[in-house]
Amino acid sequence: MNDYAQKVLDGLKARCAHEGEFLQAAEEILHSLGPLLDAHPEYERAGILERFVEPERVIAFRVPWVDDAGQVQVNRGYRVQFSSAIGPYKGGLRFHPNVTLSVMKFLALEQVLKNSLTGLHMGGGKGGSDFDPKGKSDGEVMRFCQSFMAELYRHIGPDTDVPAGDIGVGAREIGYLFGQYKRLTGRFEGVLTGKGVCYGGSLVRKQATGYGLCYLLEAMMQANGKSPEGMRAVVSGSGNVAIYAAEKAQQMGMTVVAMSDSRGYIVDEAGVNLDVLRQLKEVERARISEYARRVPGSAYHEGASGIWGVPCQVALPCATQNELDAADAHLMIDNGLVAVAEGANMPLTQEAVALIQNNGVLYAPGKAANAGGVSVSGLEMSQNATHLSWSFDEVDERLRGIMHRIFRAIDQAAADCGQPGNYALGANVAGFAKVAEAMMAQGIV
Ligand code: NDP
Ligand code: 2IT
Repeated sequence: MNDYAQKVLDGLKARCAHEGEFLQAAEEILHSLGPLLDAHPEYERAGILERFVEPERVIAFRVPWVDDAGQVQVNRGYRVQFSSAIGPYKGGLRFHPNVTLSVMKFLALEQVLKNSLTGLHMGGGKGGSDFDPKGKSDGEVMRFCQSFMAELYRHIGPDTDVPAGDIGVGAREIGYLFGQYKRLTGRFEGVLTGKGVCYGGSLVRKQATGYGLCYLLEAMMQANGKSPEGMRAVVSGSGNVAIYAAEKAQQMGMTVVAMSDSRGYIVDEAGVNLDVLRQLKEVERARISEYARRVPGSAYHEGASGIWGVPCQVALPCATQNELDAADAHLMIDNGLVAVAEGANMPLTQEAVALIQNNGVLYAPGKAANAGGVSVSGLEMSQNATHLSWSFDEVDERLRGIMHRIFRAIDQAAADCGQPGNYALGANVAGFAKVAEAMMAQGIV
């Protein structure tokens, strides 16, 4: 590791010892930057790395709300405004019981580089709460969202910080959050993305992360003389990203044989029936175990991580961080794995990434592979700013173009650093280069 990067990492470990996810993400990035730092000694004099790993602002707040039984509940809310070097803060909101400041900071740091890779002018941020929407009534979710926004609204705006969805935050939650922002400020403006199409959302935003993931996979396989057509794929999760990754994978001629939720996974050798899955997940908010009761020939198994034992050539982890570890990776390599593209943020442990890369498996890191969601968020901001709405095909074409450009950028950066095919390194270097250049131009801020 480069001396300067090592010094900054040591300092971070001393100061953030309890922030495991954040340190994991920061260490992975800092490990990659050696060649770029060697070429730019002025970065150390300007304290670029020390500033790059420290969020510009961390907002933490109380979110009180009243449940259906009349009991007062209190959750913790966050917004980490990590970097505005290349544009207004941009990134999702996550509502999940395992949300901590460490999780928020890792997601926001990844977002800084991801947003840079899109080629659009967006800084990086992330927010959320330890609120669990599972099992809550619509009324409870609405009251929670209104209370969350009662604090958040003063920190966001179309030119300062534009949140969107992530785990546990979909169209329903964005609607409630937008309604409350509008009521508090009196302004109807593009302050959130992922909005309903009838009130300023963009076509393709719902599909964007999953479709974009497959577009990047396609580009990566083509560049390596392979094609996804005819391959067996496993997609973990069954939320927004997973459903539309599976849909595009099937359109590209892959057979998606397994999907999961946090409790277990289903196997359907005929290929997952997405009409049934969408009905269960998007309409009924049911568990994935229900799929096996409705689709003859399919089976449900308890335990989410068992999904990695289902033989496949393409793996698309689309659930959550650290969901695939070294033991899973060993099994998958033995079962003939060809490519992994990350729909989730940091779904592989560092040990799993190393194994995959060292065994000739193509690997596309999340900050490149799942950038389609925030890319179409950026396109939603453009449409809002110009009061226009583009057609489905127009947005989809732009998305495909962005994902192919991201692949070319990370491919080139990896080759320039003397490590062709190391797309994890390429993504870190290509994303960081633009942010560092902007920081140099703007002085010590
Ligand atoms: P959703 O809430 O729509 O779906 C999440 C899925 O992952 C569900 O199937 C959920 O199962 C499963 N899951 C969540 N937490 C865990 C856990 N701790 N263990 C096992 N499974 C879990 O979220 P998204 O699809 O939006 O997000 C999925 C991933 O993609 C996240 O890593 C997110 O950061 C990333 N991402 C999302 C983008 C977006 O635009 N939405 C853009 C880029 C990345 P269950 O229902 O049982 O909880
Ligand atoms: O992780 C991500 O990139 C997202 N959750 C989407 C962020 C966005 O602003 O659309």
